[in-house]
Amino acid sequence: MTSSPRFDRLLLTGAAGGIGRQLRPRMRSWCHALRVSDIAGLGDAAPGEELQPARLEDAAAVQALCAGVQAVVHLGGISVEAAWQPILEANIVGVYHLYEAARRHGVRRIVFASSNHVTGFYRQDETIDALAPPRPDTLYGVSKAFGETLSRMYFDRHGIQTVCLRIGSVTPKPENRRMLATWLSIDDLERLVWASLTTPVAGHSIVFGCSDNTVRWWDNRHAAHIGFRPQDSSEPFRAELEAAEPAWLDAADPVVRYQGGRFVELGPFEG
Ligand code: 15L
Repeated sequence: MTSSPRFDRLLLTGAAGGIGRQLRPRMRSWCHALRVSDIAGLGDAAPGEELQPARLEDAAAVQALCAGVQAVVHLGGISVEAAWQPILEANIVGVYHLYEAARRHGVRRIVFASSNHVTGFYRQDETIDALAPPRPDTLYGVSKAFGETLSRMYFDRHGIQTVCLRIGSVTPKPENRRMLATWLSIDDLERLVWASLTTPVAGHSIVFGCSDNTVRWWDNRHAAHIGFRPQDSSEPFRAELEAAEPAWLDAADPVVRYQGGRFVELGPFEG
C-alpha cells in the first residue's frame, strides 16, 4: 500500500480478533509506530509495535490508548450477537470511551468497524445505500448503529472524521450463497482501510465493505470520495457454492430472505 510510513503513530484496537490479526502486519508499514490493543493475548511486539492491552469499558485505559495517536482503526468490541450486558459494555460504553479519548487527545480520524448487520433486515432483493435507515438484525447490529450515530455527533461537534465500514463477510473465500453478495477479501479490506485513512477529506462517511461482487445489495455512491476500488470478486466461487447448496433455496426462510442471513434469527431472547 505504501513504501514509506504515512503516519507517525496509529492505534489498532481489536488487534487479536479475526480481522485484527490479519490487518496488524499489513498496517505496520503504514506508520512509524503501530499501537495494538485488545483484551486477548497480543503475542510479542514486532519492530515498530507498541502492545497496550485495554478493556474498552475502562475509560482511563482507553484514554491512555489514544495519547500521541494520529488516527485509529477501531475493530475492538464484540463482533457477533451476544447478551445485552457485554454488548453494552464493549460496544456502546466502549465506543463512547474511544471517542471521548480521541477528542481529548486531538485524534483527527477514526475508521470504525461497523457491520452489515446495521441493515440486516433489508431483503436480499433490495439494493440499499448509506442513506437507507438502519434496520438492525441483532443487539450487535443496534450497537454498531449506535457507534455510527455517535461518530456522526463527534464529527459535527468536534470535527473528528470517521469512516464507518459496514463490513460484510471477511473470510479467505466465500463460504455460502449469501457471501456471493457479502464477501470482502482481506486484500480488499486492506484497500478499504487504507483509503479510509488516507483520503484527504473523509468527513463522516458510511461505506459498505464488500468486494467487487457481481451480486450486489449495497450501493456505495455516497462514499465515492473515499476512493475505495475493490479488486477481488466472489464470482469465481459461484459454481462451487451453487453445487454445495440446493438449486432452489426457500425464499420464505428468513435466513434466505434477509441480508443479515442467519443473524436475523440469532439472539439472546428467551421466554
Ligand atoms: C459480522 O458482522 C460478523 O462480525 C462476522 O462474524 C460475520 O458473521 C459477518 O458479519 C457476516 O455477516 O457474514
